[in-house]
Amino acid sequence: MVLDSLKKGLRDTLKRLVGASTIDEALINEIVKDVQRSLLISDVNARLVFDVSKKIKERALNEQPPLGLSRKDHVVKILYEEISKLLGEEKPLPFKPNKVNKVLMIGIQGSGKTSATAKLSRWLTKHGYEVGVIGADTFRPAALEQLKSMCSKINVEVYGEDSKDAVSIVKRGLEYFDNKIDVLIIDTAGRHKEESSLLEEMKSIYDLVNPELVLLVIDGTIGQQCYSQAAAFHKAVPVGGIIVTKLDGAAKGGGALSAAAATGASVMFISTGERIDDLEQFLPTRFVGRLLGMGDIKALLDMARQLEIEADEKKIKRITSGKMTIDDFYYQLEQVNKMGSLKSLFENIPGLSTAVKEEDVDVMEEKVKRWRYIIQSMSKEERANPDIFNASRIRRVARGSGSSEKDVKELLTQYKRSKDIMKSVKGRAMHGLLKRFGFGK
Ligand SMILES: Nc1nc2c(ncn2[C@@H]2O[C@H](COP(=O)(O)OP(=O)(O)OP(=O)(O)O)[C@@H](O)[C@H]2O)c(=O)[nH]1
Ligand SMILES: [Mg+2]
Repeated sequence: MVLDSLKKGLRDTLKRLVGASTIDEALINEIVKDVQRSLLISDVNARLVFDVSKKIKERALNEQPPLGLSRKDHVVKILYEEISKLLGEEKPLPFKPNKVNKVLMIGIQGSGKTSATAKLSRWLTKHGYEVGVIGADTFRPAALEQLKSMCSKINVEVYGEDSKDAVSIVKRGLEYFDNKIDVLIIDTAGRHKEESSLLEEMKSIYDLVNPELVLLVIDGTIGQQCYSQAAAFHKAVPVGGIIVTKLDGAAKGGGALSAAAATGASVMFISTGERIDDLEQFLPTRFVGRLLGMGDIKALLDMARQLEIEADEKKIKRITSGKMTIDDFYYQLEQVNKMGSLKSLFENIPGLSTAVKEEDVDVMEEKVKRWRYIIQSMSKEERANPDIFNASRIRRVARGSGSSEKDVKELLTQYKRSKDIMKSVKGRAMHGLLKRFGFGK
């Protein structure tokens, strides 16, 4: 498959992870180094490698796995998520029903536009679309024959003319297919990104067609240079998606895919061979799932999701029954944070908007921010059992979080108050409120 070396590297990393007896910082460091090496070998840009490995490390060291998910599985999940992100966001095809959706294929000479046009026609036909093609390459000798011969094998009609005026060909092609099909793909002439007359032609075609999707075709064997190529084209016309070709046996595939993704335009398809069926839709999460060995990963992710939901439920129950820990208190702060600012929260609760002064809310937001640092400086034991706090612990936490002892004491008081409130009738009303906001369903 594509990116065999990356696959092998990542699977070795997984094996090492699964085989380890404990997950500690030393192991995480080794794992991160392994991943770095694998990514660099497949030509991923050093800067991107640095960023992604930093992220993996931070999350692996700091994130608490949901209750019931092992630390190990949690690290696997982090690897999966971060490497998927490195390869870009998933973007659906922008096609709408009951109209001719136009796709403009662009790219430099020999990148694989014409083959990709035929392959994409095939892919779309298989997915239920009625497809037509316009051959607008008036530069390459026999370009039209090449296109027609590929498309005739898959019963896709090609409109073309034996003329030199690409813009007029496209104009008549649009009229020809008017209302007859779902997707119209326009193959254009290959060009060097510097050739201004050809860039002009591309722009004229773009203005005439006003396409739903501009697909940039890039030869994947150039690796991370994909970035500057994509950026150059994007300056001329807005690139909506990228097709990376020639990934069969391209050792630099990782570089090509991550560089293309780094431009912000999603890699929508990859081409992995010369046959008409060698085009696949590119979905980063599924792709990485396959690299890592999908079956196991999917089961693991499902489990993680389920455990997260259960953990939330348990937390809410603990909070409302008055057995709240500082972790739970922190969780509440985080939930409030997720809902947006405290201000908007108060504005949304009837009666509160007039009862709470705006300055007070600002002060409160500041306080909550500080509390986060304070809680992060507490030990696990202190968070679970805050009764053990004494003067020296308070001093340590204050110093560790860069706040005053008074702040720490205030937080502890607030925590106790919150715990008491939750125990009372009001707490039960709060439970209802949390539910209304979608928590602890
Ligand atoms: N191995 C491999 N070869 C490919 C792939 N895609 C395209 N090719 C080959 O690359 C060459 C160029 O492909 P074309 O589709 O003609 O490229 P183009 O961008 O239309 O070229 P111009 O029209 O001259 O700009 C052909 O020999 C294709 O068979 C691929 O995914 N894998
Ligand atoms: Mg061509």
